Amino acid sequence: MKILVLTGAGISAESGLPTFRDSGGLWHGHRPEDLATPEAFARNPALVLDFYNARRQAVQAAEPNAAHVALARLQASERHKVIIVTQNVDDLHERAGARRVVHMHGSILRACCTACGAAWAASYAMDAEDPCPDCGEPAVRPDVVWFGESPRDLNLIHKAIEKADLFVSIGTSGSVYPAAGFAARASCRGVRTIEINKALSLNSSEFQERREGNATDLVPAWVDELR
Ligand code: BV8
Repeated sequence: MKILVLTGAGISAESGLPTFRDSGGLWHGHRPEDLATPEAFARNPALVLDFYNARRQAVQAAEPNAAHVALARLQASERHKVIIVTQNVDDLHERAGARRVVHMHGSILRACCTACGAAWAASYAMDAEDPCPDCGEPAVRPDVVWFGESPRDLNLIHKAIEKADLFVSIGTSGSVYPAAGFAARASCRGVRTIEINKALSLNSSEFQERREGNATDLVPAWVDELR
């Protein structure tokens, strides 16, 4: 089977990384538009960089959990062709051994330059004065997709949805587009859809099947069923 797995912050929650919208989540105390937009960065680069520096440290201290490991095992099994599309900017899928991971919202462990467009691996804390290693301009930002910016690899993702036999969404609230529209896109192309989440999401009605509970319980169980 060709399987497309879409993951959100909920798959990393049990690794200790806060989600965006659950209580105590990342956005609590902030509005997304105050932290994750180019305008917010232009207005107050230090505030935005501090937000990402703190999250990067948390990502580096976190470990992949049983859900990440189960997905990597499924991908390695060769019995199915599995692509993981993640909204997350952490590297827990890769550290669990996953190979085909599409980071549609970029990576907190990469930086890019707003002056020359260069992008590079960057696991260190960023400061607004940091010079770009290519052009030297103090124009460095996290290489993530903010609100109002185009997500990455959308053509590749849309083609994978069309070719999929199964679309599985894990740990996402269905609150941000275009990712939140993928389930409907799959359904109207006759692709079977499953949602794995600990609670109802904003687009739960788009799924043919729902499994409610923690990702570290439900994802390994689901992977075992496919073996
Ligand atoms: C775009 C990266 C155009 C950075 C993120 C005005 C102008 C422009 C665009 C818009 C606009 N108005 C609306 C839009 C569209 C906008 C949007 O959708 N806004 C929303 C608020 C309405 N989208 C955009 O701007 C996107 N770009 O539209 O450009 C375009 C479009 C198409 C083609 C070309 C151009 C870009 C959006 C990307 C923003 N970047 N993050 C960073 O990480 O800091 S958003 C961020 O929130 C995430 O990346 C993720 O995508 C999103 C949703 O988060 P989730 O992962 O779902 O996490 P959340 O906390 O919400 O939910 C957690 C879930 O886990 C819950 O359901 C919970 O129950 C579950 N859970 C928790 N624990 C567990 C669990 N499940 C299982 N087990 C557990 N243990």
